Amino acid sequence: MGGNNGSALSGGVIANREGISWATKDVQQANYFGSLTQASTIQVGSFNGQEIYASFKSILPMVTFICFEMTLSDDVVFGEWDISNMNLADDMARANVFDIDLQKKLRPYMESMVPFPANQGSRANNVIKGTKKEQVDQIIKDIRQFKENNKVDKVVVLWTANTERYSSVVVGLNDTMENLFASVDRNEAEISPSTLYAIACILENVPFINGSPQNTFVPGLIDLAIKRNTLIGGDDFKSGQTKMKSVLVYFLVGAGIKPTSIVSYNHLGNTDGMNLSAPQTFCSKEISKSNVVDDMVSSNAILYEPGEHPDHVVVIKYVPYVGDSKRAMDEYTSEIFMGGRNTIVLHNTCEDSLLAAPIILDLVLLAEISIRIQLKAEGEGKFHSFHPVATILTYLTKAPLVPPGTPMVIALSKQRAMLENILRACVGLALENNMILEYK
Ligand code: NAI
Ligand code: DG6
Repeated sequence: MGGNNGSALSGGVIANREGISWATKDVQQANYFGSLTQASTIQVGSFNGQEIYASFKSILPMVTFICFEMTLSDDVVFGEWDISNMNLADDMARANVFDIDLQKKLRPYMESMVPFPANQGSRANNVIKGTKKEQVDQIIKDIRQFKENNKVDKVVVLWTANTERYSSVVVGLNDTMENLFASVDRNEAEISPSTLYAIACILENVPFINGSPQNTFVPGLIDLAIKRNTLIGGDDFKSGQTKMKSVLVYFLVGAGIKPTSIVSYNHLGNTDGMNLSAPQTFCSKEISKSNVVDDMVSSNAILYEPGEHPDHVVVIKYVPYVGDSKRAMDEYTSEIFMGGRNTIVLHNTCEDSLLAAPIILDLVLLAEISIRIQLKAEGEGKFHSFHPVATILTYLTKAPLVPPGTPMVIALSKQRAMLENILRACVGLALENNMILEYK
């Protein structure tokens, strides 16, 4: 709940719950814009030539602490681990994402909120002591204590801490559940903090979502999640540039236009930007941002020879002055009819954390609802839950984690259609096929 994303989410939820308004040049009112679950709609039918829409959150009984109607509800309780012991009001001020007047109004709610100690060293002043095994045990204790203190039925954990470097995947180290456990017992340095949180969560049957790009989900961890049937989802929030890319490239390739070069540049000045200026963490982000056009390219064998791929370059620079206001610039060059060249350039300026915070909320709410859904194929005797590797969350993540052998669908409209149709199926609405046969 701390850091830029976390304090933006905490403050945003409180502001919505309390119906807070604040002054800039205009009077602003709290909202949940950018949240799929809270601010989007689904078409549920048509009548007299008009399409009828219902709010996304109304289709299934979803956990609600939704404050559009200014209702107060305690359906969700937030808690956090952080390597910094800063209270959330000071963290919000450090992040400087919200307008000053809003920060002043939120301070009384946030200054008493402090994190549990977390499991990482160096610049930290609030760390869990002990071996990796002891850290896992402490995280389990914290989860149990949190559940007990707050009398909640269920816990969902989401990683929005800093990007870690990629862990090496090595046979005997982290390739199977057994080897991963043995490595934790041996206190192997290569087992990352985020993987330790995930192990603890899976052992407690608590869903774990990774909002950062690193490979928290090493094969041994995926093995563990499958064996314990506990939801894992990731990786890396899909907030801006990548979302646009997965829409635009789908459109271009679908229109028979051939993207040949995609260059994505961005600079930002928050601590995420600083952290990503280290080559090892940049590499994690570069990987998660780079595979996002693969399914679209391989869908069109008329445009692309086998193995052919557009040049795709990702650059990130740290520019402290711009703070959280990220600049993203993209150039898409494509081949069109008869040797023509089409170049599209996008320039987007936006507070990075205000894009990510609603996505965090959606990931948690959708993970919670997805573990309540059961299905069975025709003729199958028993209902079962979804595969623990949660494809239902892929709309919200850049590098979707999918079960072994499952196609990795990245086109945004397909991901949204999947999610929407699952909700529709749950309430017995026909799947949306967009044929509009009733009017033909
Ligand atoms: P931030 O640096 O402002 O906050 C990260 C927080 O995590 C800090 O409070 C830090 O003390 C804490 N932390 C670090 N290691 C920890 C550990 N082992 N255990 C517990 N807490 C720990 O970063 P920000 O901007 O909030 O970003 C968080 C993550 O989200 C980054 O990995 C970023 O790449 C990722 N992300 C952000 C997106 C955005 O649009 N803002 C989109 C996609 C991913
Ligand atoms: C620099 O790119 C910072 C990153 O944390 C991004 O802001 C984040 O990964 C969002 O990326 P995208 O591509 O979804 O806008």
